[in-house]
Amino acid sequence: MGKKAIATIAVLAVLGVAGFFAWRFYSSPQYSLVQVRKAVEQRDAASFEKYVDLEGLIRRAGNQLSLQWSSSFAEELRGVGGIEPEAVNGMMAAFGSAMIELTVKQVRESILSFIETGRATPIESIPGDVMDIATDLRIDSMPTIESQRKMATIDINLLAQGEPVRVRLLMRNLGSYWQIAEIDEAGKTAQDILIAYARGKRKRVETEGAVHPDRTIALPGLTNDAKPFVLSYIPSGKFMMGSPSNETGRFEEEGPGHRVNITRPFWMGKYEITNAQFEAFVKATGYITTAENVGSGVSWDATQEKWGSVEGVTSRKPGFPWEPEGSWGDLPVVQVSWKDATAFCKWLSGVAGETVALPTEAQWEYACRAGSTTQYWWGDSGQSACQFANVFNLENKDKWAMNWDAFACSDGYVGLSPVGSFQSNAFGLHDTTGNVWEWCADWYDAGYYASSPEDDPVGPATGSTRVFRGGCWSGVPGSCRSAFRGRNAPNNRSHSLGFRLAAFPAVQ
Ligand SMILES: [Ca+2]
Ligand SMILES: [Ca+2]
Repeated sequence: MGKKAIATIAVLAVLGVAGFFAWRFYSSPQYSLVQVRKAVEQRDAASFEKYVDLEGLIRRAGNQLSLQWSSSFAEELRGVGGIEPEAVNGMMAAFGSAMIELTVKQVRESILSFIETGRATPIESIPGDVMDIATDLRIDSMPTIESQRKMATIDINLLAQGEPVRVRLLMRNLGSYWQIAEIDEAGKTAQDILIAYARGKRKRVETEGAVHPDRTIALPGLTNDAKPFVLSYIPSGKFMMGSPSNETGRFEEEGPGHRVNITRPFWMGKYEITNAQFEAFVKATGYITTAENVGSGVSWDATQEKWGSVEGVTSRKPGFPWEPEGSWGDLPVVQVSWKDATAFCKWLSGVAGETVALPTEAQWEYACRAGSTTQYWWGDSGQSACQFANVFNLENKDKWAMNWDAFACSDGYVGLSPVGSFQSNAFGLHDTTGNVWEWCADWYDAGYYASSPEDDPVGPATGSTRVFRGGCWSGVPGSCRSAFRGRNAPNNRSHSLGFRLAAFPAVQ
């Protein structure tokens, strides 16, 4: 058995709580099984909680699991000296309890949701990715233990995704068992591990990106002064897709948060597709867009003073209430339908000799998050948005005098911004959040996450609307979160909707 950290086992204890709960519950004779069963059959979560001390059961189950696992881990620490095996057991139970305290709310909500909907939902809202933490946490050096009669201090140097984190446990001897002196301290320790894990994961992503430098696919007819079509490498990996149930401003369709495995690396457009790039496609093929065919697009209707369908609007004349700043060619293309975007993909696949396509919704969120688990890829701060994205900010509010929520900062653009004007995420992608919404390949289904496969989900087989992602230059804070899902009919086109492409070389 390798040297695993105490916290590894504590994290595993958390993972096992839900499964263990079932056994524990049905073996508890003090509850009226008839009433409980009735509550479950009637999908009545409120009654279920009336008969069952759910939180108490979760905690007891977790404690018992911690004890079971701790006995095997105690073998490892026995040789270290300075502390009795019983003390190790007590310590494990206490630390496991602290971890459970952090997640008991999520476990409870998951069970109640199961009763209400009949569908299993994973435990979410755990910062970081618990399964990976359990797999990747390692002891960096032997723990140092200083034990006195009543108190003990244990320092453990861990590596979470290669990122060092020191865990200090203060133990108190209560006669027959040991307890962590400060339960809050244990909770903080667990958080420290999770933060170190997230930091290490981000570093790993950056390192992998460095050995696969950006590459360019030449577009026929694109002039040298225009932004080239550049692709950044996206390594394979796992992430939690959707938003946790406690995320501010979330929508039900973003849940349940669920684990997704992107099994193959791919390449993602570093920028949104620009006007100049789209024009190269139009010139080469004579393509006529949906907006040109139909003769209108969604934009600002100056006569009605509201957003709506405006005649004569196209990708060349998107129809803003003001002139967008910057060189037109490097602004992201808008007023393009899903059909226009996929026609562009078909042409470019032929040009490039590899599959170029809209990313799936899962690939898009994975690429946007780039290892982050926060509301936005740069963190949870809306006020920081203006360093990283062109959003609906204070300038927009002044300009429009509209009663929308604005990001409380100044990003310098009231309309579109040239692609790449803001900092990139850890994968090297610019403007995933903000500037323009980006079409994805998938059909939209509000309930899809509850049953989507873990490996490379591609969305439902049919639907009436297609997904788009990322918020835009007129995007309020809630719509710019990484988990937010937009959708529109495939022939819809608007002043704020563009796209970004992914590439899938045959051999990687
Ligand atoms: Ca802006
Ligand atoms: Ca965008």
